[in-house]
Amino acid sequence: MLRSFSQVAAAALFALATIMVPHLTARAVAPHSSAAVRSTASASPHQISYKTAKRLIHQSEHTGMKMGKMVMFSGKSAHIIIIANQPGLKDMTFAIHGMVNPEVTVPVGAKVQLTLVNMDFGGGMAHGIVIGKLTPPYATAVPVPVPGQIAQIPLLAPRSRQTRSQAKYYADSTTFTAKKPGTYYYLCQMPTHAKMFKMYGKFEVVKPSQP
Ligand SMILES: [Cu+2]
Repeated sequence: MLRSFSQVAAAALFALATIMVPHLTARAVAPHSSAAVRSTASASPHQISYKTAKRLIHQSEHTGMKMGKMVMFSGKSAHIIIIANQPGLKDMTFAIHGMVNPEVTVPVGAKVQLTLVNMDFGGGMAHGIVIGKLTPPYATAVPVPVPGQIAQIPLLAPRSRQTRSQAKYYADSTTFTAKKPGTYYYLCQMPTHAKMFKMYGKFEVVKPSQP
């Protein structure tokens, strides 16, 4: 259901984004067609059941360490599972470790596997993720790749139907190495989402000596 004018506007922009990002609708049926737009090696988007999505939520909530409003990952590898519109949490947000748009910290040199699941309800929005050096505030449309981009998961179509337990959900993964320390941001590249809905968070790549 559309709850506000801004979401109506966002829905209208979905059509626009489909034109701007031609692979968006094609991805649902031809997962291999968009390889060229990916900045890093990526698995193909695939549909998962509600049961599998719930398992990924559980895994997300038990991976990394909560430190205030931050989620800290340590070690040489990290699996960061991001849920767009996690049931029970705020609409139009990313959830990591059960937190809404938290700051994420990974040690420099870590091999990161990034998984995104789109569980969007309500307006049925597409969501994706890019990680780079682009800082907020964001423009209505964010051109991809962003400056200093280190990872991308192209837009994932919304779930197949409204009934949560019967729906299929799109999921995709990518891997990258957090080579350079510094402050990055993860954000949703769907027009308006980063700007109007604040679908973004800080992503820090830190030297092991840093607190
Ligand atoms: Cu989004």
